[in-house]
Amino acid sequence: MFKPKSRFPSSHKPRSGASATAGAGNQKGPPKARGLVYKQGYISLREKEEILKYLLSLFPIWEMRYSKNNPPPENQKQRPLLRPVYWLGNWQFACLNYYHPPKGLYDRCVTAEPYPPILEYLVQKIEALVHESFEARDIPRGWHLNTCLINYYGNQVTPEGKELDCARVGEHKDFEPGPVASVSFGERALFQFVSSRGTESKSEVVLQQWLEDRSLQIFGGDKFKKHLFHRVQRVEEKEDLNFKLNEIENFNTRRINLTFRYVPDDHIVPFSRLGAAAQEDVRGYVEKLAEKSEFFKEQLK
Ligand SMILES: O=C(O)CCC(=O)C(=O)O
Repeated sequence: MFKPKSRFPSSHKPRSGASATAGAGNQKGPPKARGLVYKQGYISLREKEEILKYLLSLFPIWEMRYSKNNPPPENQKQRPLLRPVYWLGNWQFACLNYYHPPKGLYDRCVTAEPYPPILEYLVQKIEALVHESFEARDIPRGWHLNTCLINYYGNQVTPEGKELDCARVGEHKDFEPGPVASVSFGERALFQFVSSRGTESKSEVVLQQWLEDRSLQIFGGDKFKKHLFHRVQRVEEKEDLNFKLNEIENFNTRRINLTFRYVPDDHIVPFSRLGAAAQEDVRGYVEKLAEKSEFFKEQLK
């Protein structure tokens, strides 16, 4: 059993003014990462086993990108996401357009289930690593990894039995402030940072990294977080992996990725405090989640 310590070890408490001051030059200790950390085998076999066991208790859902009150723009069509997902801490429903400061702060992040002890433990270790290895100016005041998106990557199986590989993510930025930490399980994924000129075909790969089973990647700072986009170009299919997913049929999952992010607590609200339009758009999802989750059942009361 992995026991998290109290939320902030004293040396890693969010300090007032921490984001504004010291750069690499006036900090003690080893040189700070320039916004990117990759650690192979960061998650132990035992930790992986416990995390996968926990994941088996979840019932991921397959969301649509748009909704009644957030219809597709003219050049887009309603579509399902490429994969099932589950969120912890807060749920950013795709049809509410995700958290997107400075304008998209409200009616985007819905209180979700807390981390289980194994993830709480892991997140504390990762937060400490971020404070050790990133420049203070790249860690916003109050930053802590209170949000986790679990992405399931794999092949859709058509009624005719044909497999369609949809294990990829198009180029985008994660707009939550501060470093984002990503933990991978299963087949290797080709993760690329790209400089975008607006269309995928013209994007230039600036740096790429194969994300391996049990690895940790953390990216932050101006270059990797603010300027460059990132994408998952493909996921290998070398082993005969198929993670079991509750109630998701016709999908073979060969990679699971957890990305941990920070959303300021003021911008996370329970379902009952969402605006009327947002509530209307996501009620169906919350009801579906509530069929299997006591937490979401409570949210509907
Ligand atoms: O699966 C990954 O490695 C990255 C996922 C990602 O880019 C995201 O969730 O924003």
